Amino acid sequence: MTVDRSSSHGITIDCIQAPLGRPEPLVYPLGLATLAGSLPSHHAVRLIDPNLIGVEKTIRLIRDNTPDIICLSIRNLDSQIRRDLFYYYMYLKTFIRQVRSVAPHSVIIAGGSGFSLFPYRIMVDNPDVDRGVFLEADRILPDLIESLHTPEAIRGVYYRVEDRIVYTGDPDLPVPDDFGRPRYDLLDPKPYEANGGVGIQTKRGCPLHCIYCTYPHLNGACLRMVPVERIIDEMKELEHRYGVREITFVDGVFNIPTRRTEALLRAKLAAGLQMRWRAWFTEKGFTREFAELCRDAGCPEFSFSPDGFSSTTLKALGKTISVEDIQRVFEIARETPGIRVAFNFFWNPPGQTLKTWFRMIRFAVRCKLILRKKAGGIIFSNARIEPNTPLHALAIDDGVIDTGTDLLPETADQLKRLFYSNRSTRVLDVVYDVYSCLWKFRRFLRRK
Ligand code: B12
Repeated sequence: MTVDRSSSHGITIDCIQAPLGRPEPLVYPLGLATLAGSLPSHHAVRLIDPNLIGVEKTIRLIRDNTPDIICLSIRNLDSQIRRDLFYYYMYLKTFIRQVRSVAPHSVIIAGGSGFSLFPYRIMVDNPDVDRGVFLEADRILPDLIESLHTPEAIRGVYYRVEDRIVYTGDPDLPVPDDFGRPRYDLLDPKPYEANGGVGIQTKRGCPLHCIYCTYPHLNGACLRMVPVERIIDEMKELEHRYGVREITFVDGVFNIPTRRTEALLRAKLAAGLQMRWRAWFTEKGFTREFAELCRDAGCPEFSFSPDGFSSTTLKALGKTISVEDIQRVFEIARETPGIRVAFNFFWNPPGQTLKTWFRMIRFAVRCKLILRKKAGGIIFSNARIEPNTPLHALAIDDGVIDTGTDLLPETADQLKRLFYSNRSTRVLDVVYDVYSCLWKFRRFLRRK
């Protein structure tokens, strides 16, 4: 590791999104674009996405113009979908070695939500990574770049002392004024437009307590809201300068708090922005008036994640909604023109019985039969057991995994065992395997 300049003026920084290892719908590297916006303007920053241009070209770009610092954003580790399981992390390890081989003297700094789920472990597995940053790095990264060789004073940093890994301690989360403003000029967002691949963040943090979810760990429970004017400016920039007509709001839950979400949508309408958008919603407080406002402001489909369909399951999952809330959303979709809804459920969650499973399936069938085109995907999945979630402890108590089970295992086969499945209704796992086969067959037919 070099970059031994007496001052950090004018250093070159390559911000690289981790490649996934297989083709997937493109997602704009919003984390890196945001961080680039918090770096001082005298640095020469490039933003490179191997998922767009390919790994080979990425490696060539790094080799031809070796940067002083490489910021690697580790966003995803695995697909978290049992029926379509893919272990990105295995490819990432190889990619890191490739990067190091063409940039032997660059300082490699890793971060991102995937990294922050297993920071120490990723540092151990990847000796080529010189520094790691835990959680949101808008304030930490500029400080770290200024003090690369004295990271001990900056909280949230992993670094190496000989063969030891040292952690400087948990950082405070940044406030909205600290959030970088995405540098779309570094990477054209237009190629990412399909399927809402360009993201906009309107707030960070999630006050809900769904037991499987990593968001409270990654972004805290307290909502930190970006001012509405600033969000509108970002949308204007995307629409007017880059011609982006479709975005996704990347907030954990978009319609909390409802009043502020309404204010944002009214501001979008007032600004005359045409872009369509998607987001994740909670059923709680979701009314017909709100749905109409969203529709009029450009939302073609509402995604919900009720996860369970009985009061016992919802309670066991830590949800704040009731079955009536889910049914109300269904009724709103039925009665309101132009409203399309999609639901995610867990196939075999805690608290479920065969009887409540049948009710959930009946609800899904009713959605398809009654809502018809107004029903988007009704998806069934299983919760991936992640660290720092209450589900992890529950999965141990229920005997799904044991205390020693590695949550970032060596192989994809071991990864398969990291999905929660209710032991008392294990027969459903067999049915799920049939459902997975049908799902794969349908996908195969569609691709032909
Ligand atoms: C919105 C979202 C989506 C949207 C994205 C829409 C869009 N147009 O952007 C959709 C639905 C498409 C999506 C898809 C997927 N997602 Co997603 N997604 C999220 C979510 C909720 C927010 C991501 C985001 O944009 N945040 C806003 C930006 C500004 O924050 P950020 O990227 O975290 O960056 C900050 C820090 O992480 C850090 N940082 C980031 N990079 C770097 C780099 C360095 C060097 C440093 C120092 C710091 C740093 O600083 C940044 C600024 O503070 C996160 C959960 C979360 N809270 O992070 C999950 C999350 C990232 N997704 C996840 C997954 C699994 C997926 C999918 C694989 C799911 C699937 N099977 O399809 C795909 C992968 C898509 C892809 N090609 O990358 C997981 C990843 C964890 C894991 N186990 O792998 C997460 C963490 C959620 C979870 N379930 O735990 N996702």
